[in-house]
This record gives sequence, structure tokens and C-alpha cells, in this order.
Amino acid sequence: MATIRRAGASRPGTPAPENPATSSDLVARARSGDKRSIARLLTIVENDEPEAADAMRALYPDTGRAQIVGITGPPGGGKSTLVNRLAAAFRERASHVAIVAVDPSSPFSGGAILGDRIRMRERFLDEGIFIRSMASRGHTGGLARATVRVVNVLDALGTDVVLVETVGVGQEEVDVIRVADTVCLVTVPGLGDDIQAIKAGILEIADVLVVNKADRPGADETARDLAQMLSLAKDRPWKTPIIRTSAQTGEGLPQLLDAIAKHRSWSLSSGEHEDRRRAAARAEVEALLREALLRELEGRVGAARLNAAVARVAERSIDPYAAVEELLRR
Ligand SMILES: Nc1nc2c(ncn2[C@@H]2O[C@H](COP(=O)(O)OP(=O)(O)O)[C@@H](O)[C@H]2O)c(=O)[nH]1
Ligand SMILES: [Mg+2]
Repeated sequence: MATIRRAGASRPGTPAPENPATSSDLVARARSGDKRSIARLLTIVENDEPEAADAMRALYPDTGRAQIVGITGPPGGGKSTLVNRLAAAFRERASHVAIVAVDPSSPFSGGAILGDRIRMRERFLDEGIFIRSMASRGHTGGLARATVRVVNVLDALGTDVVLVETVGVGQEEVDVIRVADTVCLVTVPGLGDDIQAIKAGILEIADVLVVNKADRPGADETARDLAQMLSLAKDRPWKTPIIRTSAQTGEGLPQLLDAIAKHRSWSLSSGEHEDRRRAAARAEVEALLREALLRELEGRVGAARLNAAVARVAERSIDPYAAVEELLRR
């Protein structure tokens, strides 16, 4: 991205390529709590626009304080409804709560039925709750990294709790939810085959299993199936609790909050929290490094040689390994 190139290009005494006032003014306004400036800042980092590097540089020292809770699971499981409730519950104890919805079908991102919208409006009226919907496609460098940047900005601006909602289906979504300190996987009674599908990817990274819509029949069986699956999974030092909730009535919410709090304190005392943050930092640095190295190598090799090599690979006159060896040799 522009990030590293610009960093390398700005020597002392050289004016920054963009007007530096733009991003620092925006950061200052966002810090003072102006929601429009916060939204603009989030768009800049989400899309990795040219001002993103300066903004991150200013904000990064203030990150690392927020509690980040991920809510994932198949569409329609009640994640948004649950997130809405969790936000209200956290808000009773914290002054700033944010919701980041990566779920394309989320009421937060416009796929709402009327009832959800009305409930959401109540949250919008609470000045202490900030809601951000993220586009699920079109991020240079990936959705997961865009989400990390958005969460970092909210964190730096003094958000106490960030709730991240995402549809837990593909690898990309699994990567997104890794930003969370505590990952809650939401299932519903009678998912049957879907539970088998969940098993493959995301069960290992779930810290709390939630059987939502427990007001419906079959919640106990689903909880039992999940317990069975957990017993087959490889041992982890954290014992994943299974919590039954009804996001609609609020039943089970205290138990869910308690499970999240317990995981957080275990995570902090066991070193898990530190490990995750280190892994996230490594992923971000390595991704930027890869981009920078690729750019540098492309510059060194030159477009003409690269194109010629690609053409030869395409017409099968050499194989890709040989092409790379040859390109790197000189
Ligand atoms: N019966 C029942 N319905 C629920 C519950 N939680 C959510 N719903 C409904 O399930 C539908 C999908 O909820 P939503 O929160 O949008 O799910 P998401 O796609 O996982 O974010 C909505 O119509 C909700 O009102 C619950 O605990 N019980
Ligand atoms: Mg949703």
C-alpha cells in the first residue's frame, strides 16, 4: 500500500505529499468525540486511503486498551440481536461501546426488517454506543486487516468495548474474528448439518459457544451435540463454555456476560491475551512487509522482464519456479 512507500519517502525537511493538516485535524476532531469525523477516519483506514498511515501513526500508541468481543456464526442465528443486547449491557458499566458489523446481512448494514431497525434506533440514540457497518468486499489487503484497522481506531479513540459481528462461514471470516480477545460462536437449535460445517473451521477458535434461540425446541440437544464435538476436539487449556440464550427475551444474557468476563480474566492471566495480540501484530507487520518487498522486487526486476517471464510461463515454455529463479538471479 501507500503506507510504507510514503513512510520511506518522507525525509526530515521534506514536506509530506498530502496536506498533513487534513489527517491530524481529523484525528483531533475524532478524539473530541465528533461522530462524523470518527466515521470519516474509519473510512480512511478501512479503505487504506493515503491519509491512513499518518492517522494510524498518530493513533497507534493509544491502542491496546479496549476489550474486543467477536460474535460469529451462520446468518440468521441472532448475532445482531445478541450484539444489540450485549452493547446495552456493556454500556451499563462502560462509557463507550462500539459495534463493528461485518455481516453483510446485518440490520446494522441495512438488511433490516422493520423491528430490528426500530430496536437499532434506540441504540443509535444512545450517545455512548457507536455503530459501524463494514462493506464485506473490496478491501485492498483483505477484510481482516481492514477490520483490525477499524477496531484499532475505535480502541485508540477511547472505546471501552468493541463488539465485532461477522458471519462465520469462510476462512476470511475466521481471519476477521481473530482480532477479538474473546470469540463467541452463535448457533441455533436444529442446525444439524450446519453444525458439522461449523465444526471444520471455527470451532477451534471459539472461546464461548452460544446456543441462541433457546426459546425454541431442541436447544438442549444442540448444546449436547456441541459438548460432544468439543470433547472430540484437541485439548485446550481454556474450557469452552456452552451458554443457552434467547436474544429476543434476554434470557441467558447474564450467563453469557459472565462467560465473556471469565474468559477475559483467564486470557489476561494465562498469557493468551498477550499471545493473540502478538500474533495480530505479526500478521499486520508481515503483510505490510510482503507488500513492500513485492513492490521493491517488481521495481528491481522491471515490468518488461516480469511480463516477458509471465508470457513464457503462460505459453508453457518455462515453469513458474524456473521463471522466478531466473528473475531473481540477476
Ligand atoms: N425466536 C427467537 N428469534 C430470534 C432470537 N434472536 C434473534 N431472533 C430472530 O432471528 C432473526 C435473525 O436475527 P439476526 O439478529 O438478524 O441474526 P444474524 O443474521 O445472526 O445477525 C430475526 O428475525 C430475530 O428477531 C431468539 O433468541 N429467539
Ligand atoms: Mg447480523
